[in-house]
Amino acid sequence: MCDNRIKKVIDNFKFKGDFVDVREFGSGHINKTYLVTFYNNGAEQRYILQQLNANVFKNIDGLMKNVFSVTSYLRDVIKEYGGDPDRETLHYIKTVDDKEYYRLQDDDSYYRAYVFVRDSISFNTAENADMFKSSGEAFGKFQRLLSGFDVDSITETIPHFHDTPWRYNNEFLPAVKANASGRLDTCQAEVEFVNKYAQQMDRLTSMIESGELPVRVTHNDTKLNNVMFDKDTKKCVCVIDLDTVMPGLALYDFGDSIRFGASTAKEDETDLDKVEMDLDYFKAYAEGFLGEAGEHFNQAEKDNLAFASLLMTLECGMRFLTDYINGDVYFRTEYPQHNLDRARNQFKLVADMDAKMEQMEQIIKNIQ
Ligand code: ADP
Ligand code: GN1
Ligand code: MG
Repeated sequence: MCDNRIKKVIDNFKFKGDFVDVREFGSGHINKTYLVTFYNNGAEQRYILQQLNANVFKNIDGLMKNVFSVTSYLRDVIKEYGGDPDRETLHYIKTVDDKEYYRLQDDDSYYRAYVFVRDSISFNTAENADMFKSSGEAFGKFQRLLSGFDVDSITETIPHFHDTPWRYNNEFLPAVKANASGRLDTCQAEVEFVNKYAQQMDRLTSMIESGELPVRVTHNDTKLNNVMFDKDTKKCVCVIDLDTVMPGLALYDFGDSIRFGASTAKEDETDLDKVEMDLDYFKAYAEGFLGEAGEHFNQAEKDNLAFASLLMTLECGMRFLTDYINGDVYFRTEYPQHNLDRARNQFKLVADMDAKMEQMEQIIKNIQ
């Protein structure tokens, strides 16, 4: 499946050896990912090539500068502690013109490439609590390693990314008002569900304003499939998908991981009886995350870990619902009701987290 267009893109990167194959890969909702295989010095060399979603990322220049500066910082830190920088962080490949990304003029599309993390695999669901704990360690370590990185040197490529009240007031409510897709009558109960939580949405943002919560360099998209596991040991080796590395809260990273990985079902499961918050997974992730980064966090951060899990789930559900009402213009969907199914799924999880909030808070207290 190698059309001329994609071959032209491949020819514009400094890949080593002879081209063998290119195929679509992965299950992200935003970028279009390809696995590219070359043959070099008697061995297969695999790369990831991605077409960036220019509708989502309006500042590709800023984004690519962010990921190059973060990964080069991480390489140095990883070398210092004697780790393997080729496996523990992303290794980007420049274009033949020595640029960070390639623009295909024919259709104004944008591409970047990096080395496929050797002997690694990603998962949409953790096979057991230990695997999920390992992802907590990986994202906690990511925070810890970047704790010395200058927050002000990072461009905020998607402003208000986890600003839940902003998303409610500036995206969700206007979408409901405009009803661009004409689908509003099919999702009234879901709209009411979001409105019911409006008063709780600014809890974290107001604590940033009051100085109680520190802004850090965070990943902001800590889904389980954004970390690569060693294919044999099933331990995490490398955090990937660095497009949203921006100033944020440690709580966003914790909460988003719980949203995706501590659910007993996939993000788009339509049998809502299957969707629950698994407290054993919650505990395992919290142990991993706090074990790596906990000593850097203040008490307000620790006290809000359980609430942040609910808030990130609510925010994500609200974003899926907003996109459904807008007519599916942001997230990649596979069928017309996909975003609504995702939203319903997330709201079921929010309701379950609400019911289990005291237990989640107790779990965090027991770990500290
Ligand atoms: P998206 O922004 O669309 O989610 P990702 O950067 O997460 O894109 O990539 C999609 C998938 O491609 C990942 O879930 C993972 O399976 C695979 N992938 C991405 N980068 C690498 C890499 N460097 N090595 C191995 N697999 C990767
Ligand atoms: C998108 O790119 P991906 O699939 O890792 C989205 C996240 C959402 C997630 C929901 C840039 O993540 O914010 O939480 O889908 N990324 C962007 O699954 O909007
Ligand atoms: Mg991803």
